[in-house]
Amino acid sequence: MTASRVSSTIMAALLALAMLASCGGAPATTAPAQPAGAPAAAGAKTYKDMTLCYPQLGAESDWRTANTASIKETATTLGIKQLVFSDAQQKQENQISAMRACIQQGVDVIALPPVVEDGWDAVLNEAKNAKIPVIVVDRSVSADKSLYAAHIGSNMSLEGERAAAEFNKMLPSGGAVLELSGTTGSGAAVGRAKGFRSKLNPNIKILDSQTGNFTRAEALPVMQAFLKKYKPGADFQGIFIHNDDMGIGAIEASVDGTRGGFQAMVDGWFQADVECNPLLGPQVFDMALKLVNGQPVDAEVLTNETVYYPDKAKELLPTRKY
Ligand code: GYE
Repeated sequence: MTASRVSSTIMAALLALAMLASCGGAPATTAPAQPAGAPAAAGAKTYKDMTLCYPQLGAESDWRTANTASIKETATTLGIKQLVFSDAQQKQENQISAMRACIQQGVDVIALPPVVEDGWDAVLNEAKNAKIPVIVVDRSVSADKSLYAAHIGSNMSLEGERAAAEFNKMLPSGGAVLELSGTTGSGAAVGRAKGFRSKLNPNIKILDSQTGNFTRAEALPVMQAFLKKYKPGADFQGIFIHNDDMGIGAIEASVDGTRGGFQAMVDGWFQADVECNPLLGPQVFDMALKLVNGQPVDAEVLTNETVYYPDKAKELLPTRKY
């Protein structure tokens, strides 16, 4: 079955009750601690002295593409000495190898967007022993907080709660929904699933939950299998999809608030999109410079988030940055 066949099947049966959640918020507009070219305090390091390592987890979604662009553009704008960027292709072992290479090189700061939550203790300890501060970016880690300097990212659990609130509104007399979740063991999928379950009305049942690994390609067969097993409308009345890309690959409930997600709302596929902001570059570099200079930073920096609906999608689409 082709993507469009899947889409039209769903469209016909489900559109009225389709539901979507996206993760997001206002753009990360925090001003850099020190603008590029500004005179530094005597002895203090400037952006021009700073080497930052960003072992990106992959290129699985439009969210990730925008996050990579934000990091690269901010590095260029601020004129940092070197950005050591790599793409781990959604494999934790690749991220760990990239971090070890950065430790070996002696970078000033590592900013890590972890693909999954568990399994970071050893390499975080190695960075700590080498006196290289680590900022955990985007998704969270389960490691002890003493092993890293801070976390900058979204409140994934709140995003799941917001998605649940949308379903509660759309299915006031109850019903059944499917869940197409993100990468298994990732902070984004774990948090969204947890928040969703904590706020979904008891009269709405989660009929089934499968992962699509946050990609369009992997979401499609999962959706096809769902449709073989369950009848849209009769067996289920909505789908909570953990990001826009999987939603575009399959259907109407998603997380991110990307341009693709907005277009899907305009076209009538998504009923709501819970935003999740990837433009974290300015906050990451601001914090990195503070750490390099031994200044205090907040241990947890959460991005503002909101929910978007189809009625505003057309108006907002032209100005969407990601
Ligand atoms: O929602 C998804 C991406 O970790 C917030 O990862 C991020 C998620 C985002 O693949 O599109």
